[in-house]
Amino acid sequence: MTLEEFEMQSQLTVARLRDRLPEILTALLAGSAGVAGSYAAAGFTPGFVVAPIEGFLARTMPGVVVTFAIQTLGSLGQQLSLLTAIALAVVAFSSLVGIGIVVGARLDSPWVAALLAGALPWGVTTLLTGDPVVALGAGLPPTLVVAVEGIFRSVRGADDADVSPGRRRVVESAVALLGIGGLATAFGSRQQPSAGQSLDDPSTPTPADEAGSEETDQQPTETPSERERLLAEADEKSLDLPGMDPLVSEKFYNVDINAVDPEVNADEWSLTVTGAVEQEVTVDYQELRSMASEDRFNTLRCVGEKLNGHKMDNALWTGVPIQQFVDRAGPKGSCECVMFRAADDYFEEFPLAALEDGFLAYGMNGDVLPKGHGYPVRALVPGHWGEINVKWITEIEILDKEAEGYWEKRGWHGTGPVNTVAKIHSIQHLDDGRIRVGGHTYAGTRGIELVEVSTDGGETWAEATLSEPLPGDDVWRQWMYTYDPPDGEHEVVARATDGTGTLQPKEEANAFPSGPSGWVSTTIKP
Ligand SMILES: Nc1nc2c(c(=O)[nH]1)N[C@H]1C(S)=C(S)[C@@H](COP(=O)(O)O)O[C@H]1N2
Ligand SMILES: [Mo]
Repeated sequence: MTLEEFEMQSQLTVARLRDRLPEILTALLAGSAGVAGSYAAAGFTPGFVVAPIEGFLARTMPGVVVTFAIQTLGSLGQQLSLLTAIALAVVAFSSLVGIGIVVGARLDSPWVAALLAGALPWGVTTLLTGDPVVALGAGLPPTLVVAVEGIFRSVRGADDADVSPGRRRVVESAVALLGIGGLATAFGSRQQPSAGQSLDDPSTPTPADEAGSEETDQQPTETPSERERLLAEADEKSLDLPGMDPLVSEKFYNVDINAVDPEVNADEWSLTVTGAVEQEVTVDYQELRSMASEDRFNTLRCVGEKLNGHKMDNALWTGVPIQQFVDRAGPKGSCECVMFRAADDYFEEFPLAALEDGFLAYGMNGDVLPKGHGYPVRALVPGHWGEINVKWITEIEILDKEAEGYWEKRGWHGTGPVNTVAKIHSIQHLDDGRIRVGGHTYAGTRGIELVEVSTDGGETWAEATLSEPLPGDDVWRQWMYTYDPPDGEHEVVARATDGTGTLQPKEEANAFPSGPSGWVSTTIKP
């Protein structure tokens, strides 16, 4: 093709598109209305047509791309994949509506056009989400848009032909889109799950009285006041440092493979020990909640976070030890390893021995476990990176030979014990001219023995003050250090020694693949 031919071709295409502008705008408007309607009907749940698309994107994205996003964009990476999924859904819906419009025009029936414009997105949404009723939210708005558009056209009739379709249509469509978007947002966010109810609230899914069940080790469930006492203890022991969380995090971080949390009904939930076992063992929510419960402080840290990042948090969890279910099943696998599986198709493999102190949590800080943290039940594996603390857990598979987990398939090594870290999150210029620095420090089940601080870039070191330890084997602490600053700019460095007496390694490493390491340092200006 010569350049001239190419130019003519593209001018022709542009002209054709311009002729088709009304239809294209209608299709775009109706397609967007379908996506918006789906959100209005489902909220940010798996019933929203964007959810399975985003899930597919996240799952099929090459490991290097995911790692790049995690390391350079942080949680922004997930927002990007969500936006991409929304855009894909709009394009797909608009194309389906377009098919409806074309077929309708061929048959010279605006009603066929309107019907198909809704039926196709509805069908696709039903296929993707499996819920034909909620999918009506995706089908009705496009039908409405195309029908209304058809009525308008027949009413305006022939004289509409003189009116240039261009600018006015674009403005009309934009206004309509804004209206639809606003309505959908209002409706959809109404569907947002409410924050975790109190564990002691009688209206929460509570354990039925399992009197007469064969389990006899039913001590009375711990009183709410014990939980309150522990939370108060954490409050008291917290160092009051501006700019950072107390010992129980105010906002617990979130890391998920999907932008949309799976929806698991507590009444239908169960956990089964499967694989190389003498017999499968299943426990349901009622049984779990009727067992003697424990309250445990447990800190989580994501292997993918930055060295001085904010994906490390602590909470008081309520639940039951996990090992009893494995014991009941009688594991007989030859690799001494286990795979956790979850309702969002997440899976992680690690050594069976790590389960010994493992925990199944259904409560968090005195509330029912929030949806984003694994409602109804998540696993906690003390001392290990966050990734094997599987949320929405449904299966414990005892393996016969080693296998790779979700993140290990993407090159990470996050199934082992956490690295030791002392972060610097608080820098305070006191009225008396001194400076106070502080942060959290964590070494998993090794515990923290000591935090040292240097205010001269690592030449000399002094011991920091540590917060009083909280009960538990896997709990972070806070440190702080107050000093007379030298003249001018200086470098503050923090380093921890764990409970085995091992100094945190100085050598710096990125999060990928085995978690960040190195000493946190920061430059402080007078
Ligand atoms: N089912 C499931 N469990 C999961 C994840 C997930 O995506 N799906 N993410 C893991 C990762 S990488 C981390 S760091 C922790 C984070 O737990 P949080 O979101 O409660 O902070 O959950 C882990 N458990
Ligand atoms: Mo993680």
